[in-house]
Amino acid sequence: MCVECGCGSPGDGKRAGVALPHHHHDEEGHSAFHGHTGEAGGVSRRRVSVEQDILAKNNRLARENREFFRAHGILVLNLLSSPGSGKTTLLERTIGILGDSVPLAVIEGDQETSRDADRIRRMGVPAVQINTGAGCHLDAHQVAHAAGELDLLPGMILVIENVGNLVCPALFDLGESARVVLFSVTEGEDKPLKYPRIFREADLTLLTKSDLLPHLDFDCARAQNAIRSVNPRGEIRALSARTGEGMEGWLTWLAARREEVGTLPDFPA
Ligand SMILES: Nc1nc2c(ncn2[C@@H]2O[C@H](COP(=O)(O)OP(=O)(O)O)[C@@H](O)[C@H]2O)c(=O)[nH]1
Ligand SMILES: [Mg+2]
Ligand SMILES: [Zn+2]
Ligand SMILES: [Zn+2]
Repeated sequence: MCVECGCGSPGDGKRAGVALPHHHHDEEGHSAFHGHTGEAGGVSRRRVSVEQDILAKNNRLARENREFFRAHGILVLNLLSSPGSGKTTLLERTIGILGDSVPLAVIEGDQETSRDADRIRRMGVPAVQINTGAGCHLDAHQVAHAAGELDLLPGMILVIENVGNLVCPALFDLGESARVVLFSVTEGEDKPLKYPRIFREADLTLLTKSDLLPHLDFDCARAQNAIRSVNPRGEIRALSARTGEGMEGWLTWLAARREEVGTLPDFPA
């Protein structure tokens, strides 16, 4: 059960889309990414809340993901927003600009369909679609399996487009290097005040669809103040993936995060 909205946990629900292999008994491949030692055992018998159990397990798997990504020099971004704020469009535009200069891979999360993964693959970038079915967010376990399906290389940027939702994805660490929250100018300046959790933990908040500002009464200064009031630390940038305005600011941020990944060890044979 989802801690926030009471929906079915993605791990428990049916997965309608790509069949992520889940071979707990199979040491090859799977265990290279994360182990499952003891996780099915006595936990459910203990009198802990289901919610705490879900989050604790997720945090453990997220730590394993993060260690793996860090050890292999892979920058991992968790893209979060409400549905339709422009996550996939931003990725398409970013891929269009970067071309082959930076190796990218994408994990797409949606309740149903492989439309977003198809959009990314059409741009020539490998993408794995996770369908969460009844679930409303991605979790670290799903990401571990999806990442196992991609040919990840040192120096790569792995972008995880989370399920569109301003509430539940905020609670689930995926093992990402950084969180990017998209906040489109059609959503109203007060969303950071109404959904503080997701904005609080953003390393970068992108005000998207800035090309629409002339048609709206959206006040950028008020929006920025709202973001600042819940998150004094994160960066804020505005852009339009439609016109390309502000894309350089996003790409500069991205390049700086990639630098931070540091020296890249060889992949173990
Ligand atoms: N005007 C405008 N529309 C945009 C922009 N970015 C995305 N859109 C539109 O917003 C809608 C949702 O975009 P999408 O990338 O699918 O959002 P996602 O659900 O967050 O992945 C689509 O109709 C896009 O064409 C933008 O910068 N400007
Ligand atoms: Mg999308
Ligand atoms: Zn939920
Ligand atoms: Zn597993």
